[in-house]
Parts: sequence; C-alpha cells; structure tokens
Amino acid sequence: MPTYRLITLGPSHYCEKARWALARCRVPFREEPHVPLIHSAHTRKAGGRRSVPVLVTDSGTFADSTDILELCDRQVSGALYGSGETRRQARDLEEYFDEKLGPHTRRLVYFHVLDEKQLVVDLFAPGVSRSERTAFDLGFVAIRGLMRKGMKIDRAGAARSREQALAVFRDVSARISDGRRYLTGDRFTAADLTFASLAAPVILPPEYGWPLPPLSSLGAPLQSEVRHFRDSPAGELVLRLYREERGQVLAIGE
Ligand SMILES: N[C@@H](CCC(=O)N[C@@H](CS)C(=O)NCC(=O)O)C(=O)O
Repeated sequence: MPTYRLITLGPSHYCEKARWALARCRVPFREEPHVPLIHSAHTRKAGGRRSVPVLVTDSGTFADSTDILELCDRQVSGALYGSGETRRQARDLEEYFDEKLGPHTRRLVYFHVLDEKQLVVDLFAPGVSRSERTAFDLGFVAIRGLMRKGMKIDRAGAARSREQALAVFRDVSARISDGRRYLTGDRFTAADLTFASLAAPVILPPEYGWPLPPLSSLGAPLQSEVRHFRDSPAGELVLRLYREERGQVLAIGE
C-alpha cells in the first residue's frame, strides 16, 4: 500500500482526528506540517481548499476530516463506524462534535495563548521547514491578526465558545451517565475519536499526537480552564479514551 501524504497544521485538533484514524486503521501516511497562513498554499496545491487536514492518496485528495475517517473505515471495514444503528449514531455524533465543539475549543484556547508568541511559534515548529519557521516568526504579529479576525478571537467570542463547549461536555456527561464505556454503547467508534480529538485543546491529554506544552507552563487562567473541563465525566472520558485507545492499532483483518 502506498504511503499517503497528510498536510496539517501540527497542533490542529481536526488534524489529530485524521491522524488518529489513519494510525488506528494502519493506513501508512507521512505528515507534512505547516504553519498558519502558509499552509493554504500547500493545501491548494494538493487539490484541497484552505483548511487542513488534507490527505493526498493515489485515488484522489480528501480535504475534510470526515472524508478521511470514511476512507479509513473502508480500508478496515467498519472499524470506525460499525454498522446499522451504531453507524447512524456515530455519524450523527461526529457531525455534532465537528460543528458544535471543534470551533469552540479552538477559539477558547487561542484566546488564552495567542498573546504568547514564543509558545505559539514553538507549538507549530516541529517538522516544519526552517524557512517556514522563520517566516512565521517574522510575520507573527500580522498572521496572529489575521487569525484573530478570521476566527473572531476576542474576549466575548471566547466567553461564548466556553459556554458552547461546556454545553457539549454536559451532553456527553449525561449520555455516559448510564455507565456505558463508549458514546454509542459498548464499542469504540468515530464518535469517541472525534469527541476526544476535538475536546483535546481544553483537556491536554498526555497521549495527544502532537507535542503540547506541559499544563504547568501555561498561564493560570488556561490552567484553571483545563482543570475545570477535565473535572467532569466527559473530561474523564477524554483522558481515558486517549490513555486506552490512542495507541491502539487494529490487527489486519480485525
Ligand atoms: N470541516 C473541516 C474543518 C477543519 C478545520 O477547521 N481546520 C482548521 C484547523 S483546526 C484550519 O484549517 N484552519 C485554517 C484555515 O481554515 O485556513 C474538517 O473536518 O476537516
């Protein structure tokens, strides 16, 4: 099987969603991380739009994380969605987290970290070419301005995103209150993978597939935010899913 190219912004949680699925389903890939703004020249050149992840395969380009999960599910039949009612629920939950959680955990965390240039530059640096790193470093203030504008990252936006993310966490906590181990019942699906990946910015699980700064190095307000999100059944689920499932690779034929 050929090795696919995965174009990313390394720390991105939608990229983590794709990385996790590819690794779990043993789809060979090589990650090509970029820095914000410059990334879009690479996604477009590969046939995608502006956003990451973009997976380039011998049978075409997949420019959305859900399309990448579906490709993985086809490679290892039903590995991520199962079938029947499980499949229907997994798809619905995935879409719910994609729409209602991902944009909000991202905005909340960016609000807390974007003032810290070195932290952000270091976060995107691993695996990126020297010239791109330099461009990000030199253009940081302008790129940050565009990110703030594009994602409406300000105090009021962060407050709305916090409420929205907490609402999703409450939904998830209620859903698992019957003691189920996974969101659709007794097996891991794309719903669990998507929830854990897109919640990760406010949980900072140690097994995240990209190097994250230690909790203790972050500012006090973000540390207390992370502790608050971790300290809920949904937050505990994210930590457990990362601990137990992030390293799992399905056996061929499983
Ligand atoms: N629906 C897309 C959303 C992906 C997304 O929001 N990606 C962000 C990174 S977390 C991105 O590419 N932002 C930069 C941009 O849009 O230019 C997916 O699931 O792949």
